[in-house]
Amino acid sequence: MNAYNPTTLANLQSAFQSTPGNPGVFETSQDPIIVGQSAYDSAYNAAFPSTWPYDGFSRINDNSISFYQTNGNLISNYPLLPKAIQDEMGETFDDYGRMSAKLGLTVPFANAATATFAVQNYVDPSTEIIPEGATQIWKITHNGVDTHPIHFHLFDVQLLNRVGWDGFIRMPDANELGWKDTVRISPLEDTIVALRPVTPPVPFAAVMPDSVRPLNPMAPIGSMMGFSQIDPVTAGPMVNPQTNQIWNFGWEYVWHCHILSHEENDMMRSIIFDVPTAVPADPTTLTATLVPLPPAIPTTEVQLSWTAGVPTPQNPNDEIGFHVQRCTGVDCTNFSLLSDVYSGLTTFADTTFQPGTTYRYRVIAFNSFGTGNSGPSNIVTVDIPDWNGPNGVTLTANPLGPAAVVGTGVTFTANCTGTTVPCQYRFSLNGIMVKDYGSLGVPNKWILPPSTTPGTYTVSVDTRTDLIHPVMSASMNYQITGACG
Ligand SMILES: [Cu+2]
Repeated sequence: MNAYNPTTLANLQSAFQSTPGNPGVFETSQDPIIVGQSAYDSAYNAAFPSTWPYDGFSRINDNSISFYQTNGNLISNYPLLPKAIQDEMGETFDDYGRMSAKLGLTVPFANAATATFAVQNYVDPSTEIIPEGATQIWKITHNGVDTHPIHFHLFDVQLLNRVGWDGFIRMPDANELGWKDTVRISPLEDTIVALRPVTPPVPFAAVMPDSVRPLNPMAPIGSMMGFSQIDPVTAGPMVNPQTNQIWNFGWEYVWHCHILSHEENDMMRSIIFDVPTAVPADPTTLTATLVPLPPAIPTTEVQLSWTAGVPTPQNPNDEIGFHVQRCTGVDCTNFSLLSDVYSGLTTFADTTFQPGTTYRYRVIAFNSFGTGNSGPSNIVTVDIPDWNGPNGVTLTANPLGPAAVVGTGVTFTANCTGTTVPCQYRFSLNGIMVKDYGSLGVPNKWILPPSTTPGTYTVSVDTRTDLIHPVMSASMNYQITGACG
């Protein structure tokens, strides 16, 4: 069935078109493209130049490009970073002499009379290094025979144009406008892409350390195995041979051919996404509040609260959580972790203290780098009031007992002794709990149901003031007798 509907197409084109005061869906939903070109006029309600020198196209001999941004700013002579693809028989091959396809660099400002390519193996040190938030424009020269779908990991690129070695400019196809993660790169022409990776938001509290590993994980440190030994700057042999060593890849990305047999045969290069590693700001104004407020006892919580910057998911330097630390004693300094708090919370309730004890608290912010701890907040000192647990409990029955006739509801009443603090009570019948601990002070009664059949019963009670002091218990036997008859 032909589902083509001219009205649907018109609606789609209208939705993409920006008009004054009414931006289209591309402008509102996508990061701004990097290089303004006339193909984007309708998407941005703009009039980008369509002629040299600001048309956003690179000529074959260009080493830089001038263009307008979507905000109207003119960028002049922005450098083109020279990259290379080489896949020709007899020009690039693996350790066994087999033909291979490789990514690499073009030596800047070389000409046809000089050796211009520095093809690189996957394990060679990174030559694609992108600082966080930076814009780069790559001019990828392909001296070979096959078209490769080149894929960029975890960020998108804007295809600017292709330019044949005959000088003809080929503008992006209509379906190549916007952001792409894979671009067709053909031989005997240069393909120009612009990129501006941003730190991906992490929707959970994650620690994201740098990727630090051997350049060649398959070989011992110090080995020369697997390296191209081609100097990426001069394209000549390495003066000092490259050896395997531990390398910091930052947040490690790659770009590679998306044809599996190519990518697995070394048509892949690492990309260092260089996210700055600053530590988050120190938390401030840490306060502690006892619940309930003294002189009321027993204390059930120490409520901590502090101030910190508002984290943004786009900035990995911001904190993703806090280490809440505590030590015991008036002058203690041996702080240890009490708990980690995540998700932007700036409060914590401590319930793990002893009565009559002094504690000191502090809070440290940490970010997604794992090692990015802030300095400590101010220290707050808290005196937990002392109180006494019960030293016993009385249990009485009404009727007094030791027996009552069947059909009587017998009320058992418990009272803790030896403490000024309200107690909690838990009742059991023949060892099976029939009423759990309730609120402090109430209820301290339990009624043996009138329907209880004749027999001898053991009623027991446990009492406590908190989870710290010992539980006190008492029990008594009570007999339910048959009716007279
Ligand atoms: Cu390929």
